[in-house]
Amino acid sequence: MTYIRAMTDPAAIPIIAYGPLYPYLDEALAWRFAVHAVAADADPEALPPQVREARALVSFGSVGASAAIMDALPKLEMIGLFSVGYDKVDVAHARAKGIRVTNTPDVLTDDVADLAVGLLYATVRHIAANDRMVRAGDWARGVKPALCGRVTGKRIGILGLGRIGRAIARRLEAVAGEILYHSRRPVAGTAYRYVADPLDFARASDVIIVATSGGPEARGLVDAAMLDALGPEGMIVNISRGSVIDEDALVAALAEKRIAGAGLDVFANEPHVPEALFSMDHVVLQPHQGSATVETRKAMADLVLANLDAWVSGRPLLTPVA
Ligand code: 8YV
Repeated sequence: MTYIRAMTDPAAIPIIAYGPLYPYLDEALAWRFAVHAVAADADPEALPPQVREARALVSFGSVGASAAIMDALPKLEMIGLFSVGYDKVDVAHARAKGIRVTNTPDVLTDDVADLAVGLLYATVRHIAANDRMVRAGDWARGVKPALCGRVTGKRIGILGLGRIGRAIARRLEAVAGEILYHSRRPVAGTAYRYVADPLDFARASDVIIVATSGGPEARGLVDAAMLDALGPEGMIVNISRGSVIDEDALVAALAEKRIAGAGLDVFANEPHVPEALFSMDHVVLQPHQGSATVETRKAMADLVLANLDAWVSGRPLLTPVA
């Protein structure tokens, strides 16, 4: 397929891009389509008539696509997500309206799993806090860093053993004392111990790594009871969605040292992070960087584009959600 710059082609298909998304993707979309860049928080009812002619919407994980935006675009046929998570897409509404939805699975699995392992080590070994104390000159002034726990031999509990959860488990097989998991049902073909009850799972884990997909069924899955079951020596890592953990309960448990630490890449109301966490040396914070590598973001962009090209050409979509 050859592309002329869509801006010179009056027949170019109109699309909406919640953006900016990623320079390479933004540029490639502009070559293919008549792109209307729309702010992610734009009121669908206030969109200009020419924008409401859009036949496709390109969005990303933390924004998704609401029923309201779908209803505001009468010609919408396709939603292409620049993310694997589609918990912010009203998929049932899309299906009811015959709107196709695609995401970007697999291409980001390794990077997200890598960050989970990195956050595990950073949290257990106090890497961020020790970096700060060196930079502050404390070590030079004779301050001795507190001893920390060890990762090797820990019982790692993986919440959600999907593609990313399994990739995390594979990475930790060499060091974990045990790998166990909790999900709605056992995963066939895995040797890891399945624990059906969430509180038993938390009690049996030294570190919980939250790897389940987001969405209504997982909202608040890690609550105060689960955090108390994890216990004062337990830690938690979240590379999934902030909504999976009751964030107020997490902040309270960390403040009261009812758990020993947390490594967090995702939050309930991104990019806003509870300020109480900022002063906690036993917490490691990341700005949702799971898939944020050059290689992976390009691979994700290429997958978004391949799905859109398939949609335009009437070929089967590569990674359909709906
Ligand atoms: C997105 C994410 O990839 O893929 C997901 O579901 O959570 C993120 O890593 C990133 O926000 C780009 O949309």
